[in-house]
Amino acid sequence: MVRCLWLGILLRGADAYTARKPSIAGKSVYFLVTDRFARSGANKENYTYCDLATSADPLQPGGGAWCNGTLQGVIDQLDYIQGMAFDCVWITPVVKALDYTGYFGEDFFDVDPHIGSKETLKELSRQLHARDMCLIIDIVANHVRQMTVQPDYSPGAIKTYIGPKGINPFDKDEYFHTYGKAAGTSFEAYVMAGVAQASQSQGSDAVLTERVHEGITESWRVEGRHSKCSKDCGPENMNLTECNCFPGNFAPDCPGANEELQVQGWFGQLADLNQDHPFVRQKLLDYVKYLVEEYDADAFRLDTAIYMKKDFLKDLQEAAGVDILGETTVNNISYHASFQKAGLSGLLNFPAFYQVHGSFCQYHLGGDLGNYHLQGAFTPALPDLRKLASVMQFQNPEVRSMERPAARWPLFSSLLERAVYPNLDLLGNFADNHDEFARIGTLEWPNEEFIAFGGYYCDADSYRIKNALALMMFARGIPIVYYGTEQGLDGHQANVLEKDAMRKQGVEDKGQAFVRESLWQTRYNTSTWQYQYIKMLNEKRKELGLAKGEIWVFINNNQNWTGQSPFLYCPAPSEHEAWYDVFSEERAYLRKGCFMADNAEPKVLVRRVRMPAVYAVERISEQVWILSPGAEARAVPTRIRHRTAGSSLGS
Ligand SMILES: *[C@@H]1O[C@H](CO)[C@@H](O)[C@H](O)[C@H]1NC(C)=O
Ligand SMILES: *[C@@H]1O[C@H](CO)[C@@H](O)[C@H](O)[C@H]1NC(C)=O
Ligand SMILES: *[C@@H]1O[C@H](CO)[C@@H](O)[C@H](O)[C@H]1NC(C)=O
Ligand SMILES: *[C@@H]1O[C@H](CO)[C@@H](O)[C@H](O)[C@H]1NC(C)=O
Ligand SMILES: *[C@@H]1O[C@H](CO)[C@@H](O)[C@H](O)[C@H]1NC(C)=O
Ligand SMILES: *[C@@H]1O[C@H](CO)[C@@H](O)[C@H](O)[C@H]1NC(C)=O
Ligand SMILES: [Ca+2]
Repeated sequence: MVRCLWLGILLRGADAYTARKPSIAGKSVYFLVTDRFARSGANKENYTYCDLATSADPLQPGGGAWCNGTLQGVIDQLDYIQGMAFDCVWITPVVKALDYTGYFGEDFFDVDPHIGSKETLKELSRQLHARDMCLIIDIVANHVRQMTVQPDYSPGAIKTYIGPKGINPFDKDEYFHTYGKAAGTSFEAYVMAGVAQASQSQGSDAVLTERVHEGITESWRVEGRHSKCSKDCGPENMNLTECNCFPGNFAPDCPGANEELQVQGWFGQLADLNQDHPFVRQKLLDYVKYLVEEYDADAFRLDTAIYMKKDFLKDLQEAAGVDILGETTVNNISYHASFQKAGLSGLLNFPAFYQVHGSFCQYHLGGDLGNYHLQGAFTPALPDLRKLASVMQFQNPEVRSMERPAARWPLFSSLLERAVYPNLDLLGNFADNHDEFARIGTLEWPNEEFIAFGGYYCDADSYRIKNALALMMFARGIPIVYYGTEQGLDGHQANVLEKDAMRKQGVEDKGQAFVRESLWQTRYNTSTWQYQYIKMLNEKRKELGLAKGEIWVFINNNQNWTGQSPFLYCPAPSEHEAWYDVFSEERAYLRKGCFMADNAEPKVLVRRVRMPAVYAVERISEQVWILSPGAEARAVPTRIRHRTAGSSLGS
């Protein structure tokens, strides 16, 4: 069933973590992959599309998959970014690295020559600050580059050991975790035999799968939603919002979860740093201080944050003295919040993100009740906003939805007890990113075989995309827009069926590189509807400010709605006060506890204290009269259709 969600949000100033710099709480962020965003110098005029994927041996020529985007390219396009009214730019790691992403670090205290020099990075920082914008640098403290290379990704490929030699400053075996290494085995032998994997630390899905098969966990399908078993897993359970085991889900739901392995296991061959080693710990703390002092960084995005111990995260946060947004890829909201409680000032909001695509479109991230490894799974059910609403309500009791006009939490009485997160203004909200399955604008795979999936992706549907973007922008926290959204880039990773077809057709599966496309082929066109819409959202959000009281955001997930019929949302703000549609500047039509919108675009309502003179009366008849401030009342030839709350609204 297609549902609506609306948020009564009180945006307020944050209790920011501010040691050395102003907090980025509530700022809006443009996130880009430096190598893919903009070229400069001799390559500047080369507008040919590029989405190279890193090869198994990045040391081979071309193996690091560099597409030639640079920091100078970012500097050259600051007008383009600022033109959308963003406050901050988040760039991928700048360290000298083995591949274009920067996540395979080799020299922490250098800038990779592919993207520029220390001087260019300083210049980027200076130019951002001159524009009153801020710089967020992506950092990795969990691991360094791989310890082996191999000719390809086939299981039988011969590995060559390269070891830690040459890594600055982590060039010794003793700096790395060696979980499960037998006494007397050398580091090299441990590595070559296949190291313990962080991915194996998750508990088993077997228990949840069994419950799903028995039909007792899918709360949305169970009649009488408060039946005993309906909240075992799924978005109704704040500690297990997916019926899949993620890190942070433990027994009895996810037996076998192993937090020690989570911290000590490696990502493939990326060598996992032991932050309990005094040298490693000190150098990592020095590293964040260095980035703030040397490059005037305003904040950090911390990669793979859940794979490090919390006492280290706390020390890192203190050493940095600027906000850190931790990449916390979990679905358990209590567990998610525990990283902010433990010391990281900010977190990327993964529990909410995992619900975005299933709420606006028809594919699910994180799990399809059984297989996370497919990355994106399609669901035959229509998109359902209740999933996202539920997660957001657990996170922020101020959020209201059609299902629950008032927040839940009957068990708690004081606001303090309800606060799962110490600071909601430092949750980074996003609809897509460089790692996960698909961009929000993803189109159908252009292949006859997949026509059957029509409509599961967001399919460049401007209504669904606008609604998702408006929600990210106006939800409490830091909105983060992934580069390319403004140009309608539509990359997605191949799902399991597509992988099959690609194999048959001999097409290269580029994995995550599919969502890390170059942007230059678009020529940075500022006339696209996406660019203009994001600009408008950022501007309105700024105009409203963070401390101006209640705003109502009305969101729906109707597909490709072009009809002109009005759209009824109940409940709505009080009709005894003057409420305005922020985007149109027109007076909102409120009646009998409902708000009637004139189309399916997202709507944001604010109360105006000083209203323009009321010289027209809203009148219910066959026509609706809407008052524009300072203008003549104008007739909108629409019919009011009274519908009960909770009914299916179209599609
Ligand atoms: C232009 O870019 C394309 C795609 O990245 C690349 O294949 C080509 O080699 C580049 N041309 C030059 C002259 O660098
Ligand atoms: C990157 O730039 C170099 C030097 O201009 C060029 O040889 C190479 O083909 C470019 N690579 C791509 C992928 O465009
Ligand atoms: C979720 O976990 C927290 C922290 O352990 C606990 O206090 C809370 O009761 C749990 N909530 C539910 C619904 O299980
Ligand atoms: C979720 O996290 C909380 C806090 O870490 C923990 O107590 C709880 O057991 C977790 N929930 C599940 C289902 O494992
Ligand atoms: C509706 O969807 C189609 C593709 O499915 C797309 O081409 C079209 O632009 C969409 N229309 C709107 C208004 O978003
Ligand atoms: C820029 O985008 C607009 C709107 O999509 C389009 O009409 C125009 O042709 C584009 N300009 C260029 C140079 O591609
Ligand atoms: Ca680790």
